[in-house]
Amino acid sequence: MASSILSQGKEKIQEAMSAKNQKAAALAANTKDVHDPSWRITSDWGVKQTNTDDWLKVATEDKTGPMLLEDGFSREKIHRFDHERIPERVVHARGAGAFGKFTLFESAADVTSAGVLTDTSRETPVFLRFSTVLGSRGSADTVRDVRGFAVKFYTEEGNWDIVGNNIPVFFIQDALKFPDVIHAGKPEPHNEIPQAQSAHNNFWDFQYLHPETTHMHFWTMSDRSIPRSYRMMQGFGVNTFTLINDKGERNFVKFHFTPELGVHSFVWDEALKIAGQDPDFHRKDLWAAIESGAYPKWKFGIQCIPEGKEDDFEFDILDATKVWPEELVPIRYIGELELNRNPDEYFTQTEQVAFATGHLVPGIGFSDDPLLQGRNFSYQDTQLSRLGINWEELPINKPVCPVMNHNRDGAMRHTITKGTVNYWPNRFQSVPPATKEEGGYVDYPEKVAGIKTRLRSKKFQEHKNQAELFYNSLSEPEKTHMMNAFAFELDHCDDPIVYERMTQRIAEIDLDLAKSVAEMVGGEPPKESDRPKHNKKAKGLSQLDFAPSKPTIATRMIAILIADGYDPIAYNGIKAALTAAGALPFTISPRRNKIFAAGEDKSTGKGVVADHHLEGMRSTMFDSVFVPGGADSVATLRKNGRAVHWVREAFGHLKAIGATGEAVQFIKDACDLPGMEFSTSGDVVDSYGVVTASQVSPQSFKEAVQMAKGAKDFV
Ligand code: HDE
Repeated sequence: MASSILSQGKEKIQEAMSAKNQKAAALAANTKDVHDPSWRITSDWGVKQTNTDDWLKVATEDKTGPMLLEDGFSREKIHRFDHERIPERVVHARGAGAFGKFTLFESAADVTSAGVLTDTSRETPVFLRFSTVLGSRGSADTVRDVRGFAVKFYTEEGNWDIVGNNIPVFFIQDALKFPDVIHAGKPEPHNEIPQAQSAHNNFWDFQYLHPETTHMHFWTMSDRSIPRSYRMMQGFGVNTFTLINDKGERNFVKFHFTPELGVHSFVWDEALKIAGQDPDFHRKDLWAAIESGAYPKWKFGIQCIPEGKEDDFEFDILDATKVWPEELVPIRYIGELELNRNPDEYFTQTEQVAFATGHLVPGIGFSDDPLLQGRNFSYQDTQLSRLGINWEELPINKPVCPVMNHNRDGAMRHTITKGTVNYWPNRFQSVPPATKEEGGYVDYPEKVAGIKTRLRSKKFQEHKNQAELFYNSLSEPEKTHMMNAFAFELDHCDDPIVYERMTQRIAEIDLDLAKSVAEMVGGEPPKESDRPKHNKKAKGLSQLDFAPSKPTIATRMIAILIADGYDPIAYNGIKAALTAAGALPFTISPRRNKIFAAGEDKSTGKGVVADHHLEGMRSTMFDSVFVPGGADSVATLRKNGRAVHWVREAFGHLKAIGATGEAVQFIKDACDLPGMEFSTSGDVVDSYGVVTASQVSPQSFKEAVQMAKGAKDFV
């Protein structure tokens, strides 16, 4: 990315670190800049070192002898290195994070007393970590998986964590099943295969044996589990929480984050290829967008059900395998979350950040959602093995408000607490609990009476209706993608009992889908489904429902393919037009070296240095491809198999393609599509998402800019 864009990003960072951002200020106290020229290497005990490259040894210029154990600096360096790794997260190990802010445009004081959701003058600092679930820390970004969407709000009243996902429901209803669902999805125990994939026997065996997973695996087989970017996916709190207002009234609540850029996905073939071509694709995409000042934004919404109305629904509102359809419970958008600063260091920030569903602030509470109740135990517990007992003292996890209590000691304690007592009550009345008026957390006085039992209530037993609701609500291309996803996954299962039973399960939701899957993967095709269909649809389930109000190509990566002899008017024009529209144009050519325009003298001309060559970056890395005319350039591209493949592959991935002049015929030949219309004049023709103009005109640039909004948005 151009350095001017990078420096523009740095200015924005300064802004983000303004006095209002308390978390940035607090972190600054713990931050050292490696580029400060006054630094000299010291040992960890602070002594400046004169030689940090040679272990102290018995040696002359002619002969090397034994190394000495007394060299404490060298031993310390190796010792520190040996212990650099900490256990990776047992799930969600692979992730990327960023800092930002949360602002409120409408107070929710009618339903909650939480300052973060009522005070519209506040700017609450946040850290958001995105992740995949199944893969190890070094696995690829673009695998088919749920994405984590974990937000830490550093509020004035303490930390509030929404540890959410990009899919609104979950596989299981009771936390006790979590180790099973994760064991079944992770690599199989005998050979640790496959990595970061749900396409294997154990995963699908578990899915069949647990009908409660049906709704969720319909979501994971949809395009939602192969997002184009972290910036283009929704976030959901998933579990049911509660909001309590000043009058002590309680609402059940679900949290939503809806991306400004709309919800977009890869096609599966793209995702598969990128996993090999650029395993860091999502991480880089997030980093680059923030560095360039294109800050990702999400609208924050709440769905509320007042206490007393919780039994008004066919489903149990505490069941995390169910959505609350928007037709029944509208979403009220009240705030905005923006990411505007990349971490300074991955390990101490993105890796050491630790979330816990139990982190709530006054005005927000739990519900009896049995998945949430279990999570409240698990997150606290897992941080202990990952980071140690004093994990909340780490700079990234520390609240911006004061922390004081009688907890003490433990490995790596940082806080030094003065005074003679460490218990409550004490004879000095030192550090008493707070009153409600002082901002203390008051538990909601929920009435609970019942029989102790290991039972799931009746409404928790229905598992198919919302899976059908989701499937019915998808567009035809989304349904086709889902069929292909099931077919891919079950093709990777070699135990017939696994794939045959699964197609029977799919038939309970949609018989035609099940028949198509069975035809692809084998086994007895289902003949009938004994479950009566409701045929209902709901809004907000298809990702097409989230198209941005104004179509935009901002931050989209657009490849411009050229070789020597390209048409400079078309090339410069499209580049300027794309940049003006906020897109990111990249020049791709057969070599990463100077490329000369038609008529440019190679010995005196400046040329254009390509950003990448055709072998280094493939069409999969870009949202759209543009090929300017120029007889020699196009002739060279025609003879280059990789260039022809580039264009064909981009077309196959349903990307918008643009061409002018001689390149129009090149695209026509490369894509080889009968019936496709092409421009033979200055007029712009858009056929099958290929935008062409054989003569360059201002109009063709305008259309070309439009093109990148792309056919993909509609498939
Ligand atoms: Fe998690 N989950 N989870 N989970 N989860 C963890 O906590 C767990 C669930 C989610 O970026 C772990 O710090 C249980 C639902 C995210 O650091 C662990 C259950 C949702 C992240 C854990 C669930 C999530 C985690 C592992 C079933 C969506 C990454 C490391 C009751 C709402 C957070 C860690 C990050 C991480 C337990 C189910 C989201 C072991 C027991 C549902 C985004 O504590």
